Amino acid sequence: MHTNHTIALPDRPPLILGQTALVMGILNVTPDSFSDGGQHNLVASAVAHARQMIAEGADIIDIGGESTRPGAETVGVQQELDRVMPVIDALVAAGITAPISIDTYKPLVADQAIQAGACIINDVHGLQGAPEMADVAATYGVPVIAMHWQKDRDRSVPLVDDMLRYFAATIARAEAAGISRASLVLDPGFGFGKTLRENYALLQDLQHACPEGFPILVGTSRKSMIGKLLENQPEQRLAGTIATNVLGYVNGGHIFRVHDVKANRDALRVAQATLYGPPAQLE
Ligand code: 9MG
Repeated sequence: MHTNHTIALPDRPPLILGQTALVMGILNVTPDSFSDGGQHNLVASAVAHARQMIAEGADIIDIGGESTRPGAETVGVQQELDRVMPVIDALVAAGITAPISIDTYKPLVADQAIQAGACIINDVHGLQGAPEMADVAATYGVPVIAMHWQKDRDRSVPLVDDMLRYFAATIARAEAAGISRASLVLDPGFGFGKTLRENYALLQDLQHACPEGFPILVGTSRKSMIGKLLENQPEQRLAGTIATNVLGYVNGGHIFRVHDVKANRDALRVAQATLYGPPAQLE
């Protein structure tokens, strides 16, 4: 049910993707996250939160300095750097060795973040924003999580067809820049330019919406596709998030981007035991 992939990371053990789901913990460094007690407190709180997520089983820490929530303001390169760089520096200084992904569509931010210690690019523009993004990934040999976000989608084209076409362009761009196919993770982009019905159809048909042979990241955590259904606020969406992640796992997903690491990790372990049997040492 799960395809196997080994994703090389610079100067670190590779990511092994297959039956065992990987959990990516979300570390947002935007003004509304963490304390409002100034820069030092913000960095300290971010490091503490990363430590907690790792203790709870996060395999990757995803750091972002610009919110992609609908209506959120975009920020300039310098402002984004000012938010994320002190946190990456502090994580490295604290000896945190979990792989760090940089959630950005700006090549300059990705470049600086990688030089400071990030080793994965999480690009919500799927390598189809700034052309230099693919070059940054190729230069440093880091993998890319390429998300589907087709802003002016032709709604007469079925979503799955649009996604396959979009990902074909992403893969072509990666290959032209010298990024190997084995360094790409594809992401359907739940909530990005999709209707409620499309989001759920996508979850059901996950593997057909992404070209074969690539690992898939699922990012539904606390999103409005859950909130619209359950009529609740983001902090109340854990049960809904777990349901989507378990279904995403059963339907072939490999990496799960979440706010609540422990609960999702536990649920994914139970899902794995159900599909593939419990770990041998527990028998
Ligand atoms: C930054 N960000 C917000 N939602 C996301 C999702 O679904 N996937 C990825 N890769 N990044 C996301």
